[in-house]
Amino acid sequence: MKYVLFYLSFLLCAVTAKANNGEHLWLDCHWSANPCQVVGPLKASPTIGIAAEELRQHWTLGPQVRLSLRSMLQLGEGYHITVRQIDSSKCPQLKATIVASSAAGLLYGAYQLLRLQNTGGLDSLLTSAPKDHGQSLFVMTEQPVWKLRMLNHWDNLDGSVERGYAGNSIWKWKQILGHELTPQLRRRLTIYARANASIGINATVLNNVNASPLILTRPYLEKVQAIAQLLRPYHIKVYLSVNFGTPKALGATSTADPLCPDVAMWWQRKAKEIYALIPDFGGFLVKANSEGQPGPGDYGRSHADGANMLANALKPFGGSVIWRSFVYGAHHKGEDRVKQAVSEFEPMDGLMADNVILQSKNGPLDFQPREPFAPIFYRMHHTPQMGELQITQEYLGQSKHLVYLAPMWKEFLSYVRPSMLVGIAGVANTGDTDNWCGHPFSQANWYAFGRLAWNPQLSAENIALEWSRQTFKLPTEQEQQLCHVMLSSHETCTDYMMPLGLHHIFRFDHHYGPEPGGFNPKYPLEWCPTYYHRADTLGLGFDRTVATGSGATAQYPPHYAALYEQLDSCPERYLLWFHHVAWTHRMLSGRTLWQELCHHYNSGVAQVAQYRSWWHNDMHPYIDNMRWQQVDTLLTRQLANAQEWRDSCLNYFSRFARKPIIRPSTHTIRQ
Ligand code: GCV
Repeated sequence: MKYVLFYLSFLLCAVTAKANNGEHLWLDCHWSANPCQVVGPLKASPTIGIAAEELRQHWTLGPQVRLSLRSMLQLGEGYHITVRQIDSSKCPQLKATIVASSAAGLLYGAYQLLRLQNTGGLDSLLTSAPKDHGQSLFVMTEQPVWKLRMLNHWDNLDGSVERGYAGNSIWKWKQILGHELTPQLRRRLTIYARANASIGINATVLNNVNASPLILTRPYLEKVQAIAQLLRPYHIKVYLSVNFGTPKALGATSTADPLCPDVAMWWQRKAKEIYALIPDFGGFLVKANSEGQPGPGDYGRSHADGANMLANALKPFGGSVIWRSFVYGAHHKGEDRVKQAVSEFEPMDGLMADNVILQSKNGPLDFQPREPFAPIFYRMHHTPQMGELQITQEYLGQSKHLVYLAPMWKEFLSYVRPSMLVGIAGVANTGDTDNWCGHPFSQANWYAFGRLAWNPQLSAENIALEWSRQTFKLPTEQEQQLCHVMLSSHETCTDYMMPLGLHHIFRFDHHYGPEPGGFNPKYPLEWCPTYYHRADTLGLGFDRTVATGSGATAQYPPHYAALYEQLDSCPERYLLWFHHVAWTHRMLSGRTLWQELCHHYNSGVAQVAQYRSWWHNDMHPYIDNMRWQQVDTLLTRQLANAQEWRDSCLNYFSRFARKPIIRPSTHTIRQ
């Protein structure tokens, strides 16, 4: 009975596979006509039961898979896989063994084995000359690099999703039925859980960091309990974002001052209530004193005071507080926004409780198409840290543009070593739309986030290949073209939106289209595009040097500080981030800055035009009609948007450069 709904979801998957609305993501159904035999401690836990069921239904390369639990091996959440060739006489078959020291390890090992099968990773064993019977042919051992591999959902209790572009909240907050979830919701959330488990995600924050105090009231906590029960067998822990002012907002206390004993007591009682419902609850994610959210600063207290008070409430139950460093405009008004996280938090290094983790966005500003890494990762030596990436493409064309984000994340990970972090969070791009993510290719970003969270050494190329193999199953030539498009798409987007280190020149609020001239005295300066690009008749860009600018370069470790400080050594991709550059400055290409800017914008548009014509003219025979049509329509829109970006930015900047816009030529595609 326990797995009835699980089977039901497989059944539905089988029935709907033909239409392929993308609901089953990269786990599209590979059904085995003869379910294989899975042996091992299958009844030891529901998690192992799921691993076994996945293999039974989807492993097609041999008659048997063995699961083995050996706690002595100390593999944590990892696994050891061995695949042997058997039956060397006729067509070779494979016999696989997965050994782990935890149920989670067996689950992850099962998904890895299926991934190997579905991406052709074991094909050579099936085609190679038969080896001696029983010889071990394929062996791999893996453990995740980070303990915490987490999604952050910015889902509101009214059902909307902040910066969500794929429909409403997947949690259906309005359907509160005590501890029950509707069958339809169970079905959808089972697909969600399965998808996350397949890529190693082991934690999820259910609600927006701009949190409603109501999330901590009983009816919502009971719903959270029901969700946690559904996710638990998939080894996914539930966390909640909390509003720092909750006890006051709910009328339980007259203040939310973290040093007030009544307030601390309220949080301790609340923690006890939560853990009674959800014994493995992960903890709280907190956005405090940021963009209008309440926080300890409202009472003259520090972030450390606030975080420690919450940490103290969670400590007896093993929970953590994840405190965000995304704060600006509160205590350091007037300071360059990109410097404020370090200014605010560095003095608190070492003052936070040991169950507090500081979570920072990859760049020092706000998920721009390209940012240099956030220096805070190098500045906190006594505070555990997590990185925050954004899967939902708030500033990268949302769910309308094909932009594969793994290359951007790899750029960040090339500066911030995995050992500097205890985990990584991704702001989810999921919604209640059929295919979860809106754009069929946006699914690749969810997939890539999970794979990199498991192993940040994986290459963007391999992840793209894995995803496309599991999602589309194309002939080699088309697969290569598709991967090429994915891998070049981030640079392309940067080219047509904000090349050479430009940033935040988006339309106010919705962050979709361009508004380089955006300025409104009613808004904080840090929300206005003109604050960031600083175009004038001399040049373009934000001077962040120590010598003449805001001094943000000094927050970087010496090697990078020196590199970024000098115009000549600053990588061109970050040039206008760190320097105000003369329009006549000679770039590496030999072009002037103005010519180079035109070149990048033209190149970005030309690339999208190529993507669109390739998809439109060549790909129809290889993709099911529904997804082909969807992508075709979206690429047409992306091309129009890219042209709009180019035209509006170049028109605007040409007024300062006082140079004619260089029109596209046939040579503008980036080499
Ligand atoms: C959840 C940016 C976004 C906001 C978001 C904020 C944050 O400012 O535009 O929607 O709020 O980042 O990360 O807290």
